[in-house]
Amino acid sequence: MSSTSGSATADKPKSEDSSVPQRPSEALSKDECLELFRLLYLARYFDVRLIKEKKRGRLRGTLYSSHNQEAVLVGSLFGLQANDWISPIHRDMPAFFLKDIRAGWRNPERKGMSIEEVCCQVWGKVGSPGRARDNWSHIGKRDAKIIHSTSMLAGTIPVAAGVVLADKLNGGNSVVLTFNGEGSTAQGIFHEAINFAAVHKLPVITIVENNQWAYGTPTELEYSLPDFARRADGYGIPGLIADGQDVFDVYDKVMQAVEYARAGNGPSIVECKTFRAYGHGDHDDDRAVRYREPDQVEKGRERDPIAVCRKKLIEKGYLKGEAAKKFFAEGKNAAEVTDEDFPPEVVEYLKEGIEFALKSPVPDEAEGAMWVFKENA
Ligand SMILES: Cc1ncc(C[n+]2csc(CCOP(=O)(O)OP(=O)(O)O)c2C)c(N)n1
Ligand SMILES: [Mg+2]
Repeated sequence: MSSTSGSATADKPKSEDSSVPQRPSEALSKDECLELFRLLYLARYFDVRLIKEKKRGRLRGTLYSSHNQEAVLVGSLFGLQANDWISPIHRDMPAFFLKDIRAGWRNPERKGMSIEEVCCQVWGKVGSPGRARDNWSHIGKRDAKIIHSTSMLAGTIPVAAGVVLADKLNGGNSVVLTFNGEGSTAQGIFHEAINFAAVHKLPVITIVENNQWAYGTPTELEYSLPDFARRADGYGIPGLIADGQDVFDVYDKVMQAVEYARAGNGPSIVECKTFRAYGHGDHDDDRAVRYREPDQVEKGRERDPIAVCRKKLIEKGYLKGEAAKKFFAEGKNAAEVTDEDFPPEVVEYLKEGIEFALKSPVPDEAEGAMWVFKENA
């Protein structure tokens, strides 16, 4: 298990625990590697498609784009077991349908949300697990082991710690991945929760999506050190750094943390270095072009996770000839990209989800007070 103590490098993990494999991605089959690639497209298409829907006036609410950050979500979720928990936040919308997706994209038994459920949430329809009682990412699904998301930055970490403590007391061995922006690491509750998890050796893996911005605040005004993984030093736990543009590196670092936690060693922080492609939300796009220099944005987006994955698959010999030249979604904004830039099954999957949501009813007004007070009290 590598830690930030000493040198905080992503590419030279020092093994303190030889039972934890350092490069679990090397054991992935060709089909699994190609599936990772497809899932990057799926997460990207979800994002660009919703941006297009919003521009067409078919969607309300604020979009918190995960464009350019897909490898963080895909790579961290790919190795989880069905009974593990996740706790996403505002920028992690694809996480809801990516959880346990290896069990089959359309498998009704899988421990994740279907694309129909996620689209119903986005469109405020009755088929959402939360019956559209709140907007956008504010959903959860207990039987799928998805902790309800809230807007309170880092506020889900203590909840996640409690969830896996309960599992542990009940004899389970689930882990939980909590997703957080780097800005949220300055919250008091971030420290309280991770300190608690460290003291009690709870299997809480804190993913820090370091996209270089917290709303309009750049990282140098958020933290005095360059690596947010160093926060781990204060709790005496491992702090790993992943190249957030490389789905294989994210998978490797998160799986190290997962195996370490599952073996009873306790929590870790995994910082994934990435870059926020657009404004904080679509309401901020116009302002973001003023508070961020164009060349900084260009540099931040030059390593598109789809392109990085494509290159690796070509090097591995898994993508060859015409197949390697198909579907160039990388580097394109929502306005530039077309359906032809994506595998047809990805386009079809989203189409089904959106059409289902558009046809679904809004909740009945009689549901208004439901779940506000204890039912049948
Ligand atoms: C406790 C708390 N304080 C402030 C906010 C308002 N807020 C919402 S998102 C955000 C920025 C978050 O930045 P970061 O954690 O880096 O996540 P990112 O949006 O970059 O993914 C802020 C300040 C909030 N939701 N919760
Ligand atoms: Mg951020």
